[in-house]
Amino acid sequence: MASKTRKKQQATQVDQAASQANGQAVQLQVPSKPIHFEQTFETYPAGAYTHEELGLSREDLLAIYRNMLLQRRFEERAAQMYGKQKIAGFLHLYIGEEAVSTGAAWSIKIGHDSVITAYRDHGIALALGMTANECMAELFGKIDGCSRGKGGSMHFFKAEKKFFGGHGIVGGHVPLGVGIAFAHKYKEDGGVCLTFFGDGAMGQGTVHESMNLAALYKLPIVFIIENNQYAMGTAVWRAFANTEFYRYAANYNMPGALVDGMDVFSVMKALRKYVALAREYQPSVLEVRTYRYRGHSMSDPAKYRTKEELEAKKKEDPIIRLKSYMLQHGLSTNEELDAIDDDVKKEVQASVEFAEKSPYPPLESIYEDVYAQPDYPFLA
Ligand SMILES: Cc1ncc(C[n+]2csc(CCOP(=O)(O)OP(=O)(O)O)c2C)c(N)n1
Repeated sequence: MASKTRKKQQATQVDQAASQANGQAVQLQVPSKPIHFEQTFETYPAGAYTHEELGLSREDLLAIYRNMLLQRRFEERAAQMYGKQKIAGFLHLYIGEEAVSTGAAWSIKIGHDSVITAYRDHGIALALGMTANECMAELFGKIDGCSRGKGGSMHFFKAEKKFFGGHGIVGGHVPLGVGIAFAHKYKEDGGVCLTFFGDGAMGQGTVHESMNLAALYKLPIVFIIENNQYAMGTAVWRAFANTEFYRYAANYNMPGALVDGMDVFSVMKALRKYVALAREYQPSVLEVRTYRYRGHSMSDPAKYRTKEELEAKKKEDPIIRLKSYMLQHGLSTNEELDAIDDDVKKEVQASVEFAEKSPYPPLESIYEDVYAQPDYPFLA
């Protein structure tokens, strides 16, 4: 009994010490009037920004266009190669979501800032400047792949780009993003961590624990929810009581915003602001609304949505949007943009040839690149 009281006293002292450290007294009173709670969330709609206000030159636009097209053509070819059984295991395509990856990559210092994502990772890898060769070879399971052919589609990595994957457990990598952001703060290197995940991951407790810690520790992180409307075959409205994901930011005392992910300019505009805030140790949550044109993976016929829905979304295509913008503003010509497409197709075709020629990793390498500790002898 006495020890229980002592423990209770100690716990109270800890509580008080914590609240005093924050400069606040413990408030346990219940107010007599209803509590009114107000929160503002910024929005970044499509078609609202010009290249001039984003400080983008014609050359920048051509590079952005090329990059989105590279992701599209790369994955179209990957789908074909999967059909030919050149690629085994899973293949989750990002087609339709390219404005998110490209807009984000153009908003950070690549190689200085960190990026981590789930299993739909090809687009982000290519946006960060990883080559079609190393990405296609990885899909083929070959040694010249970015993960030496041992990761495959869901596990693209590249240390020089500070790209920390490619992770297959839904929401499982989000605490890793928080850890990476913690490392940036600890080392005082000025870097931030972009942590991407899908709408489906919002149902995972670990995502919420991660957001809480990031806000508590004031970490340089931007949580980017790529809301493509479906987690496997489940529409968000069937899985979530609150489908307005940006609002979850309020639960953790962070700013939140809603971004149109079909417009690369909207993504850039938002990301620039929230990356700058992260550099000042203000974490945030961005819900980026986008759409995947293909099934969840190659084995998904996507019967849970109508053809009409898909066709309507394709009208918002981010690549066509940018193309129309450049044509309308006299920044490029159809011929010039077609030539870029031809060039991209050649690059992708070359990557298939490269992947074909690259050897499989030797069997002896199976235990290389595996984390091992002396007290875990079965891994040594
Ligand atoms: C913990 C866990 N549960 C279930 C799965 C099976 N699974 C793989 S992807 C997926 C859907 C995730 O959807 P979302 O996070 O929205 O990503 P998207 O596919 O839309 O990019 C599920 C349930 C898994 N990989 N990990």
